[in-house]
Amino acid sequence: MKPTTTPIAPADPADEAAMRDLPTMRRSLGREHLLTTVQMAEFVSQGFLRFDELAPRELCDQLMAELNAGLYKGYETEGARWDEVWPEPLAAGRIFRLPRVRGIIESLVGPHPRYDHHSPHLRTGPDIGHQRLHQDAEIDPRPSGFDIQVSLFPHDVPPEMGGTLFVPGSHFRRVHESVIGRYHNVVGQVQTVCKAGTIVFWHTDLWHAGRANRTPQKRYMFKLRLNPMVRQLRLWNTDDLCDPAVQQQVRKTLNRAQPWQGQESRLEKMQRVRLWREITGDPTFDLNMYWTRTGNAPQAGYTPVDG
Ligand SMILES: O=C(O)CCC(=O)C(=O)O
Ligand SMILES: [Fe+2]
Repeated sequence: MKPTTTPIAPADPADEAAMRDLPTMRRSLGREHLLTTVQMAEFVSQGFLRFDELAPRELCDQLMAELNAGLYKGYETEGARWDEVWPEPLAAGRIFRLPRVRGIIESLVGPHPRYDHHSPHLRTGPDIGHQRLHQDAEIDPRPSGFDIQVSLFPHDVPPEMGGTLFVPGSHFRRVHESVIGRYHNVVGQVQTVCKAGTIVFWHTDLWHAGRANRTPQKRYMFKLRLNPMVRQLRLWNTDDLCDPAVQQQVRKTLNRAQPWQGQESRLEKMQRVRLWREITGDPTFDLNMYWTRTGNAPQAGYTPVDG
């Protein structure tokens, strides 16, 4: 018997317009809250953006009280619309939906991302050792796009409390979750020693670890993972994208090597170009002709020039 094939209806322009107006595409706030092009290049280059004291202290204090009262269980409503998780007056909802926080989220994963999970990571202390270096997103066969994790530090984290450690620029190195646990220190690593209200927005493939909390106090890192529900194309404030000075800064940022990369930093630069092309929609962007050279295939369609 012949397999039945589903006929493909011709695209109706009215449907396409309606698709563009789906709630997932609708902006929830003004462009002034979105990331700039250079900030976006920073994210692509190092895999995270850190904003110190972004959430006000009174909301952090409220969140601490709610955490200590056991109000946040983790993995509560997987797959829910993120806008509906933690209805106000819960502090987590109020903090993550502050325009300044929401604008950064929208710039990275679109206006209405999907809640994946959250975890109020707690290190009770005093610890005798660090968490092993790992990648949270080891099962991710997607060829493009990325999820983000948002790490909120609701209280001051002095060095002896051992904030989360990140390895800048490691997000393009996919590994099997904990195999990197044997690396205790990586040159260029950064530890999140910070004031209450600091938030780090990071690519889910970034290598990281909780550092030991040597104090007897509780140390929290409230982590939220979000999935994009729209194509991650020019979601930030792109008003400055064509400015030559901005373009120059973008190139400088994407060309910056991390100390652990050595000569192999060229591999990272190629990955950054690949992602930059994807999120800007510009397939001609390149650094040092890395992709222009390796993608050159004259044998596939050489047309002699007339005369
Ligand atoms: O506690 C931390 O700082 C990090 C925790 C973490 O990343 C994890 O358990 O997956
Ligand atoms: Fe983790």
